[in-house]
Amino acid sequence: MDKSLRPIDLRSDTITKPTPAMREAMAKAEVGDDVFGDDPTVKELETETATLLGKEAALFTASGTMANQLALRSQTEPGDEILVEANAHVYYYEGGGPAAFSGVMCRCLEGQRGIFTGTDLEAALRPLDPHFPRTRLVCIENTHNRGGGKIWSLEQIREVTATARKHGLQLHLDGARLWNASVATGIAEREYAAPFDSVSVCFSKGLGAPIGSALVGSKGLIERARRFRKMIGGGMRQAGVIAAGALYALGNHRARLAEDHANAKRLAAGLANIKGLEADPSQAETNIVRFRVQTMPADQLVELFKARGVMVLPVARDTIRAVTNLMVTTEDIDHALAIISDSLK
Ligand code: TLP
Repeated sequence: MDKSLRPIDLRSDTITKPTPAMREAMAKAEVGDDVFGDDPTVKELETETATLLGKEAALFTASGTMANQLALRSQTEPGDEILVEANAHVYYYEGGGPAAFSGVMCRCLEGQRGIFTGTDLEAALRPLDPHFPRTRLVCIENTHNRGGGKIWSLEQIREVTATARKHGLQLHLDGARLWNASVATGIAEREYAAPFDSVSVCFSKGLGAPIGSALVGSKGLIERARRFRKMIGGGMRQAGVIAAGALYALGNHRARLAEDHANAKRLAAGLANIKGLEADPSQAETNIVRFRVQTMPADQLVELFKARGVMVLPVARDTIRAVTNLMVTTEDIDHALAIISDSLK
């Protein structure tokens, strides 16, 4: 295909396709029946992921949504309440999973680009009383998707998690893009993960694997999650084929996330110079860029861009999201900026 005709796909970092080397690793994977515990490649991935995150055990899952929902189901009972930020993926984008699968109520905290404080948490807590649902778990998301790839600092995490612990609450981290936070700050994933009982991570976003996420935590928690995974049909058989893609991604694609971050900064800086758009390059901390549209509804502008080969997502009436990823080069970013600028004339 003529390269100039290839769309520049910035809708998400989930759109990546496996590279030839990754496909080769997948083709060569040793496999077995993972429901019987016989798949050596899945086991290797689970061990490596648990070690990286500093937890006892890991469970390979079909998606980040499945990992998050298993985390909730494994640590709550129906009728419990969980505290989440209003724009958190687990609440905003998971099809009502907390209510349907775990039977829990979500109490939303209003954060700043996804970040809330221990004081916000304290304000939402209620005394143990039969009138109230039992508050059980706090969930945070790092990096925060709808916060525009915002990174939680260790200080912010420690403040919120210490408050949660003081009140005996469980803690889950949606770390779908924790790899991005670590590459951007140099802080190891295990350090970010330390205060949490459970952490979900995705191999199929910035890391570029075609399928797969994991949930990590204590042995007991992961055993419970494994049972619930089976219950919803998430026990996969010769899953080593996909686990091999995830292992390849872990070993070869983590450090390169820095390129996506540099491309995001370049994109945000370029967008900030285009009349009719509002972008703040200082907010492009990782691989997500959100920008505002002043002249027409975001979904209409997105269609205009698409017709000219640039794909992005409307995420609010006046806001568009672009996510840099493995399939997008710096040259593509410059090309996309030229198309976007031209479309607005
Ligand atoms: N996010 C997707 C969409 O669902 C919005 C995207 O394109 O960004 N946690 C976070 C923070 C996520 O951003 C996502 C996916 C998930 C969990 C769920 O992962 P999958 O798609 O594997 O279920």
